[in-house]
Amino acid sequence: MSDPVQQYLAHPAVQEAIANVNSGLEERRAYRPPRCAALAHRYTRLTPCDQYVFDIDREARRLLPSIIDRRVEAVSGVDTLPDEVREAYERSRRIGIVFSGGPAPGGHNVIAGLYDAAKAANPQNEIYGFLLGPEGVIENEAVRLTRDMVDAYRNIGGFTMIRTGRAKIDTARKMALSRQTCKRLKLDALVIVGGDDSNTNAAFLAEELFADGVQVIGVPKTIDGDIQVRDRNGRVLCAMSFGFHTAARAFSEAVSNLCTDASSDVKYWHICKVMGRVASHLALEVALQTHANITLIGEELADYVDRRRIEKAKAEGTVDYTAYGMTLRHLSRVICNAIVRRAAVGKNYGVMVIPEGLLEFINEIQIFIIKLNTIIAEYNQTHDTDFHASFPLLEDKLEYLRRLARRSREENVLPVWSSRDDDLFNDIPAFFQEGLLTERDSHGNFQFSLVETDKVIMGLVSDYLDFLKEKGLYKVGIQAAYYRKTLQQAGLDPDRFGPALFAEYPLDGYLMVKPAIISVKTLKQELVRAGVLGDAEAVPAAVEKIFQKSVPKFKTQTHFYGYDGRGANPTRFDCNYTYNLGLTVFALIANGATGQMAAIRNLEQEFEHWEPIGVPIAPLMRLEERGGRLSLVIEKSVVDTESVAFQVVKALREVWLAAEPGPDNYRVPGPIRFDGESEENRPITLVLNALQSIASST
Ligand code: FBP
Repeated sequence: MSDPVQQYLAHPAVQEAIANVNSGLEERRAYRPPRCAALAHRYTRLTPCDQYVFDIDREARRLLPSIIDRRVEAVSGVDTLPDEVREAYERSRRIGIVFSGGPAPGGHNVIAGLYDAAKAANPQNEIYGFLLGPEGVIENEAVRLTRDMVDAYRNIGGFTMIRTGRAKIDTARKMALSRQTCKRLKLDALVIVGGDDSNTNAAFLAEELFADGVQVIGVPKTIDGDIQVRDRNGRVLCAMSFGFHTAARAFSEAVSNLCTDASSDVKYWHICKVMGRVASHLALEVALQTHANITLIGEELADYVDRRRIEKAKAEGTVDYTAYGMTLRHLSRVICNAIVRRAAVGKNYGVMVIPEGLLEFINEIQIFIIKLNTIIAEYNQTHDTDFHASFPLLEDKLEYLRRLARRSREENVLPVWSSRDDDLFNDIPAFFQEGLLTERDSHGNFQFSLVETDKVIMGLVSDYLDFLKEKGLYKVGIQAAYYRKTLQQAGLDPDRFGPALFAEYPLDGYLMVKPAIISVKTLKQELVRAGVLGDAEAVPAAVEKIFQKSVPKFKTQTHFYGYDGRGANPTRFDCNYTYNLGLTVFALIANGATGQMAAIRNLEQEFEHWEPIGVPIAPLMRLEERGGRLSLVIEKSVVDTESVAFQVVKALREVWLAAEPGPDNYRVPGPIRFDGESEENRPITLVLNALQSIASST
């Protein structure tokens, strides 16, 4: 081999250094998660827990009669079983498993747990992995999983082993095909690892396959953390879906690194959008993990009530619906206020966290959508022509809206589109106006997912900061000591120029250049007016330098954290959680359950308190408007603004904003540490919210 590159490539040291299988991977694969006490025995039993009660939806009872009366089942471990029961438990089974929706760290361990439990019960048991998500079930694309395959992915992130997809088994045809697949593969059970929609599908499949004797079990997956289950009395059955902890930790590490960078180079505001299409759980956890300077929580904005507007409307004998929920304009003012206050103490930098789904919580946007839908529908009906064809350009559409607002003013009628609507709408960046005015999806819905949330908000923020800058209200504070040193070094008397230059002139802390001084010209005027500079004199260079340092540049860097965290290797918490979920799935199947979701009770507590359970899916279902029609679904769980976790973030908002002299209050969670004692053992949100359940149970 004469080619030196080939020689390097063949060298054992090179091969070892760049091998796909490195020691970190080997360590992960070798890890064996501990088992919950109930799952450490040879067999398991189920015991109904009657203390959990649900409000059952009438439609759920009608559509899911075979599984609606299922109860919460506690899994317990036993070492022996009566012969007949043991035979049923150990009979050979064929079980299919499918991932559905976005990846979530820990999925492979669900498979590993199921595989280990199934093989321990009977080595003849077979597990089939459906490929590429529910499409694999519909099209009967599956592989029989072997121990080697399972071992290769133990404790490893992603859904790489069998992959995933977003298809839904939500029509009679797809149901029939799925049923056919189960028959062809002679499946005894089908396991659906997915979010709220997929677990909803699991319930319908459980009903559909009930007569065939095919059991269907769901597993709560989603990094968004919006599957959390409580019973009617608020008792927690599933505190968090799997994958949330890992994604939140991965995002937090990145955000925390930006906090370090921002406070080192002191010139950027880092705008971090984090995944969470509907709920802000991830943003909340990132706030707790990092203490970023600003974290927006969508659910809080939706709860906001503008009392002043309500009173004003009441006095005028009207109702102001826009007073409920925060407007985009108001939100941008709140953000600007925080930025301006930090700048005043010399911190013209920071880190802000925005949940991906924030806009869905802005009531004003929801109202715009409803109003514009009405306006467009009315126009189409009255003119028997298409609104979008009549007004192809944004400017034409805006002009039409302006006409409506004018008419409502002149004719004094209760308007669909008022001057205030027009005013608020004009605040919105053009690309978002365009988005709100474009054609809807096939269900008539506005597609939030297509909008760049951070761009919409930061567009407003940057416009208003420009306005504040022109008014001289957004300035960088100058450290008093630095000011003195700079002038003294230039042979000038700081006390002579100080009162002319600054709004207040204390001896220490931060000095704010007077609002009237917004350019070198106004600087000179102010110095002349104060009598510290002659008309013909030039502004001393040191004074101008101080002024220039007070002029803020609002420079941002935007980041999106989502896919990266979704693909991270699971934390030890998620490894243990998912492995035990897999074991629980088998316990439910072996004991004849169907229409249940595997869950771990007391997840918010230390591992030794974890208890595997089966949660009946059908009683969790509600009628909700989805895609323009009422559907029976599992309710998504959003951030509870009464929860301890949220209240802590709210209470510490000022501390983390750190708009005062002195260091920032960032927290450094560090990278996900798989081994070692220093890695936290559950999300901070859960630790804090566990205090709530302790408080309410005492
Ligand atoms: P699931 O609910 O399927 O787990 O997916 C959630 C999520 O990770 C969201 O946070 C994100 O908005 C979305 O998936 C992204 O979807 P896509 O993979 O289609 O881009």
